[in-house]
Amino acid sequence: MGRRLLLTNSFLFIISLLSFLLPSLHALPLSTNSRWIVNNTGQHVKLACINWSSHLELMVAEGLTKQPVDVISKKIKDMKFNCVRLTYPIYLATNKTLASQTVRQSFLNAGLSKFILADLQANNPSIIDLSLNDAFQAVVASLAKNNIMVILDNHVSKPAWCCGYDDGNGFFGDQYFNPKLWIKGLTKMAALFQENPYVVGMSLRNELRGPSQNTKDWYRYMQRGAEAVHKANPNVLVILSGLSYDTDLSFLRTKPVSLSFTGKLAFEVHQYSFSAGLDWKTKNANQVCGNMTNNLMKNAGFLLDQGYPLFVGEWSVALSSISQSDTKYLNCLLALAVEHDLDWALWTLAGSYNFKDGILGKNERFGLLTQNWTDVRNKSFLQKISVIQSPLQGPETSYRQSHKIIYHPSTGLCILKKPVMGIKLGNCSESDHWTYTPQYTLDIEGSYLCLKAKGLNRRAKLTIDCQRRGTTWAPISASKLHLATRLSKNTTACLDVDSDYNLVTATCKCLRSNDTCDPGSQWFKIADANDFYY
Ligand SMILES: *[C@@H]1O[C@H](CO)[C@@H](O)[C@H](O)[C@H]1NC(C)=O
Ligand SMILES: *[C@@H]1O[C@H](CO)[C@@H](O)[C@H](O)[C@H]1NC(C)=O
Ligand SMILES: *[C@@H]1O[C@H](CO)[C@@H](O)[C@H](O)[C@H]1NC(C)=O
Ligand SMILES: *[C@@H]1O[C@H](CO)[C@@H](O)[C@H](O)[C@H]1NC(C)=O
Ligand SMILES: *[C@@H]1O[C@H](CO)[C@@H](O)[C@H](O)[C@H]1NC(C)=O
Ligand SMILES: *[C@@H]1O[C@H](CO)[C@@H](O)[C@H](O)[C@H]1NC(C)=O
Ligand SMILES: *[C@@H]1O[C@H](CO)[C@@H](O)[C@H](O)[C@H]1NC(C)=O
Ligand SMILES: *[C@@H]1O[C@H](CO)[C@@H](O)[C@H](O)[C@H]1NC(C)=O
Ligand SMILES: CC(=O)N[C@H]1CO[C@H](CO)[C@@H](O)[C@@H]1O
Repeated sequence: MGRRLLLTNSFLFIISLLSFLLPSLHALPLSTNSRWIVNNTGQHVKLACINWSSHLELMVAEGLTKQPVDVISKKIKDMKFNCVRLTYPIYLATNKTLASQTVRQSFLNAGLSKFILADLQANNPSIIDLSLNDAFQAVVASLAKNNIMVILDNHVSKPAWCCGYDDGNGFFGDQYFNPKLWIKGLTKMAALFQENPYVVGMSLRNELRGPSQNTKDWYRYMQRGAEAVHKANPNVLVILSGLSYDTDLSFLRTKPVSLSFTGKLAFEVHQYSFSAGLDWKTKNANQVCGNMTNNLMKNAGFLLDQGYPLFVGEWSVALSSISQSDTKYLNCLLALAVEHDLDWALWTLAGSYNFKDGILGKNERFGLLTQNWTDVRNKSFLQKISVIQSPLQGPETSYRQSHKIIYHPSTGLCILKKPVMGIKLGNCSESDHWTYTPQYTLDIEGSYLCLKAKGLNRRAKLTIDCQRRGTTWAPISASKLHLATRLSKNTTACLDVDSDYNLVTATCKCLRSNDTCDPGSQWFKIADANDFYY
C-alpha cells in the first residue's frame, strides 16, 4: 500500500506539473482594470463560477463518492462555467495531523461504513489513499487540466457546514477563528498553488458574522490577510467579503482598504432570496425587487463605481423545484447581473453531499446536479442563466462603443428584429444593436426603425414613424423593470410576452398590489453591451 501511495502521488505530481506547463487558455494571471477583471492581454474575463464545497467535516470535495473527479470537472466545463469557487476549512492548511490523514481515514474516523468507501474506491481510486491535502490538490489539478479557473474560498476554520450566527467560526477572535492561524493558513494555501496559473483568486473568508463582528477588526485583519496572500502569491486576485453574512460592505464607502499593491483586489457579496425573509412570497414583487436592488447597490454595488470588481459569490434558488417566489427573485437578480455585467458564483454544484447532518449522500435542493451527480437537475434553468455566463461589457478602449440589448429575464432572451417590421425574443448573442434615446424611443442602430405599440393586447412592431404615440418606453414601477408606453390620452400599457413568446402590449400588472402577482412576463432590462462582445 505504501508503494501504491507513492505511485499515485508521483502520478499526480506529473499530472499537475503537466497542467502547469501547458499555456493557459485564458491568458492568466488575472488582474483588475477598474471594475473589470482582465487577462494578461487586457481583455475582460468574466468569472462565471460554480461553488464546489470541500469544507465539511470530512474535508473532501463533495461528489467524489458519486463520480470520478475528471467527470465532474468536464461536466462543469460542459455547463459553460469557466471557474469554480472551491471552499476549504483553514484547518486543512494549518493542522498537519488532520491534513495528512488519508481520505479513507477521514471517512473511517467519521464512523462511515465500508459501503461508502467502496463507492469512493470505484469512482476515485487514485484519490482514496491520498492525504486530505493531496486530495484537495488533485481536485484543483483536475479543474486546471480542464481549463477551469479556481477561486480558493476559505469558508470556515473548523471543518463543518457554514454558517451559524454564533458557531465559533464567524469572526476574528471567535472560538475557532484565531486571526494568526488564519493568516498562516492563507499564506500556506497561497504558496501551495503559486505555480498553478489556474488558481486565479483567493476569497479570504466567507460570510463574516456574529455577535463580535465590527469594522475595526475587519480592516485590521482583512488588510493583513490580503498582504500576506499577495506576498505569498502575487498572481492571485485577493477577494474580500463583507460583514453580516457578506451582505454588507457599506463601510467601504467612506473608508477604502489600504494596501501596498494595486490591480489585484476585488470584493464579494452574497444575495439569496431568503435574506428578504418571506417578502418575495407575501409582498409586491416590484417593491421587493426595487428594494433588493437598491440595498445591494447601497451595500456593495457602489464598489463598481469606486473601481473594484464585484463578485456575487453565492446566489441561487432551490433547483429541485423552483418556487413562484424564488422565480421573482431570480428574474430580479438576473436583470441586475445583466445590467452591471457582474462576476458571480452560483450556489451550488453538489447534487448531494458525501456526508452531511449524519446522512450519507444527503440531497442538496440547491444542487445544480442531481443527487447522484449524473445529470443537470434543470436544463432550462441553465439555459436561462446562459446570458450571464459570457461578458457583455468590458474595459477595452477600442471597443468602448456600446449599444443596448433589451433583456427579458423570465425567458433569458432578448428582443430581436424579425422580417417585415416584426420583433421576437431570441438569443441575446444575436441581439440587434438598440439605442435608447433621450426621447425614450428604442431604435435599431443604423436604421430608421423604432419599437412601437399597436394597441392593447396587440403585437408590438417596428415602425419608421417614431414621433407618434406608442413609441416612447419608460421604465416604471418600484423595480423599474416594466417598460410602459402611452396608447391614448389615458391608457398606459406595458411591454409583455404572450404564451407564444410574441411581444405584445398589455395592461401593466402587479404594479402595487400586495398579492402573489408575478410581473415576470413584463420585466425587461435595457442594458449596455459592448460591440466587441455582443
Ligand atoms: C485573454 O487573452 C487571450 C490572448 O492572450 C485571448 O485569446 C483570450 O481569448 C482572452 N480572453 C479571455 C476571455 O480569455
Ligand atoms: C488537529 O487535529 C487533530 C485531529 O482532529 C486534533 O486532535 C488536534 O487538536 C488539532 N490540533 C490543533 C492544533 O488544532
Ligand atoms: C426593504 O428592505 C429592508 C432592508 O432589508 C427591509 O427592512 C424592508 O422590510 C424592505 N421593504 C420591502 C417593501 O421589501
Ligand atoms: C426549471 O427552470 C425553469 C426556468 O427557471 C423553471 O421555469 C421551471 O419551473 C424549473 N423546473 C422545476 C422543476 O423547478
Ligand atoms: C441517477 O439518477 C437518475 C435519475 O435521477 C437515474 O435516471 C440514473 O439512472 C441514475 N444513475 C446512476 C448511475 O445511479
Ligand atoms: C445562445 O447561444 C449561445 C451560443 O450559441 C448558446 O451557448 C446559449 O445557450 C444560447 N442561449 C439561449 C438562452 O438559448
Ligand atoms: C379614460 O379611461 C376610462 C376608463 O379607463 C374611461 O371611462 C374614460 O372615458 C377615459 N377618458 C378619456 C378622456 O378617454
Ligand atoms: C403592502 O404591505 C405592506 C406591509 O406588508 C404595507 O406597508 C403596504 O402599504 C401594502 N401596500 C398595499 C398597496 O396594500
Ligand atoms: C442555499 C444554502 O444552503 N446556502 C448556504 C451556502 O453557504 C452559506 C455559507 O457560505 C450559507 O450561509 C448559505 O445558507
